[in-house]
Order: sequence, then structure tokens, then C-alpha cells
Amino acid sequence: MTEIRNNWTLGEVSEVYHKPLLELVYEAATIHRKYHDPSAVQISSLLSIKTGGCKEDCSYCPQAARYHTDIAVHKTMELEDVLSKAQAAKASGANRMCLGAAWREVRDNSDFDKVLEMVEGINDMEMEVCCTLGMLTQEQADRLSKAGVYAYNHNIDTSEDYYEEVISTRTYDDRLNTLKRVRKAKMTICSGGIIGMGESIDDRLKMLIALSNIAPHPESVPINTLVPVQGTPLEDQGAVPFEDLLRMIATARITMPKSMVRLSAGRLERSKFEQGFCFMAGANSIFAGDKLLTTPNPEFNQDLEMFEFFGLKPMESIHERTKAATQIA
Ligand code: SAM
Ligand code: DTB
Ligand code: SF4
Repeated sequence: MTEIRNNWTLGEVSEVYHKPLLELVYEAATIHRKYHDPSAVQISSLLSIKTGGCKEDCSYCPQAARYHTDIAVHKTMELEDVLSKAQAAKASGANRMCLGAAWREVRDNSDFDKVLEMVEGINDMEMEVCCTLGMLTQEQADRLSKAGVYAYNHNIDTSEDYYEEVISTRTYDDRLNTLKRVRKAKMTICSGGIIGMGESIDDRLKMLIALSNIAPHPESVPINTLVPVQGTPLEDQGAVPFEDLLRMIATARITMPKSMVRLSAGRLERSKFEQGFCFMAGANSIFAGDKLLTTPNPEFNQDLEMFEFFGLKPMESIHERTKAATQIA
């Protein structure tokens, strides 16, 4: 078995990343097959339960109040509406639901109580629940875990060195501290970042090193390509070459062999064959449904057709995996 490491150096990761392309993809695909069923890809549906008006200054984000984007601000959704969206996502083939809120941090108020009810309701539908709500105290992390949150998404976004270029209203350590609380509360960690914000290749690799320094590795690692949104400071960033995305996915797979590597924002710009290449190189999770949080994403049906074309199948949820394990025992 390939060694699981928490001590990758920049020199080593850079050597991996810069291998001849097919050599890199072959190595990543080989590791992928040792730890995962290569035909199973997780389908997660995203829902923005509270949109816009956020006080942070994340320069990529259309939901930051200080930027003039055309995102309409919406207060926290009602429980019934969220449950019916989850039901519809399940009917379309998703078995994991990720609830996102444009909050800097969770506050102990009635909105948080409502989120806990959403989590319980979605769990009752036997869907795996993920939340991304901003920074957490330990008590809040414990309450989310108790309500049934399986994964908490909290991205480190880029390298520690480049972080200040992107966000000034919180620190890298703030992010890492929330991740520690998530682990302590026994939720799984979903943490990754964004490529295409003007960072160097070394910044991207340092981000992978920071993630692989977390022991055990984050269970899920989303690799987003920047979706440049008009009105944000990053609106004019150019497109990321596909080769960069493919190398990033493969390097994430090699450095974090057991993690789910998620081909996240930016799929609309990639062809079916490009996405297939990413699944070959170790990606095994996507966000599906025609909207991410506020920006467009491929339709469910389009993704299901792509799955059929490549012989892929939706991965089972934690509920299904647990049931199967109980039956065997
Ligand atoms: N407010 C919470 C937070 O920041 O953790 C949760 C929601 S936030 C929108 C979730 C993640 O979406 C961010 O950490 C960032 O990685 C990603 N994201 C936001 N805007 C994006 C964009 N324009 N392109 C790609 N990814 C983006
Ligand atoms: C993640 O890493 N990517 C998702 C999810 N976690 C929450 C969000 C992508 C957001 C893209 C911009 C938008 O739709 O607002
Ligand atoms: Fe707010 Fe999250 Fe957007 Fe940053 S990424 S502005 S914290 S919603």
C-alpha cells in the first residue's frame, strides 16, 4: 500500500506535479485504484440556505456584501423549503446534501436552531449531510455533530503565503482552528481550495501540503476552479488551463490517497472528456445540480449521461454503507 504521509516537502510535491503528464495520471490512477472503487463517484447537491450579504472580504466571492455583484440577498430559508429541495435532489440521484450559508461565523441564534432541524430532517431521508456555515466554536461544532452532520466544509482556499492577497478579514489560523474543532466534534473534514486566483503553482502545492499535514487527512478535498463573477475583485482573472487542473487533481490524489477528491466549481467550462480525465486521475466526487451556491453548474441529467458514458455509478451514502456493513455482520 502507498504510504499515507503528513510530511510532504515542497520539493517532493513539486517533483510529483511536474512529472510527464501521462506518467502523473498513471501514478494517480494506480493509487486511486488501491484505495477506492474507481467506478464510484459521489454526487453531492449544494443548496444555499442563506445567500449574500456576508461581511467577509473573500475576493473571489459573489456573496460578500462589500462587492457590487447582482446576487440578491436572501434570509435563511424555511425548514420545509430546504427539505423539499433535498427530496428533489435525492429523486435526481444525489445522496449527499451540502447546506451553505453566507456567514462569517455561526451565531447562537434561531437561524442556527433552524439549521440543526434541517440537518435532522435531511438525515431522516437517509441522505448524508454536509454543512458549510463559516467559523465555529467547539460548542457549535458539537451541536452540529449531534444533530447528524457527517461532513463540515471549510476551505483553506490557497497557501498561507497567498492568503492575505485574497482575504483580509480572517487568518489562515482561524480556518485551521475551526477544522480542529470539526475533528474534535467527530465530523469528517471537507477542506480544499480554489485555483485561478492569481496564485503561483507553488502556492497551489503549498495548499496541498497544508491539507496533507492534517492528520488524518481531510476525508474530502474539493478542488474548485475560480468562477470569476462580475463585481468581485477577481472578475477579470483568466481561465485556468485544463492541464493545471488535471495536474492538481492527480497531485491531490497522490498526496492524500484515501481522501475523496472533489472536482468542484468550474465544471461548466470543462468538456465531458476533460472531466473523464479528471476521474481517471483520482477525482471521485462532484457537486451536481444546475446551481452551485449562486453560480451555474451542469444539469443533473447531463451528469448522469456522462456517468453512463464513462461507466461510472453514484457512490453510496454513509447511510447505505452503514446498512450494508450491518447486514454483513
Ligand atoms: N461562508 C462559508 C465559508 O466561507 O466557509 C461557506 C460558504 S463559501 C461560499 C464556501 C466556499 O466556496 C469558499 O470557501 C470558496 O472556496 C468557494 N467559492 C466561493 N466563491 C467561489 C468562486 N467564485 N469560485 C470558486 N469557488 C468559490
Ligand atoms: C466548495 O469547495 N465549493 C462549493 C462548496 N464547497 C460550498 C462552493 C462553490 C461556490 C462557487 C461560487 C458560487 O456558486 O457562489
Ligand atoms: Fe462570506 Fe464565505 Fe463568501 Fe467569504 S466565502 S464572503 S465567508 S460567504
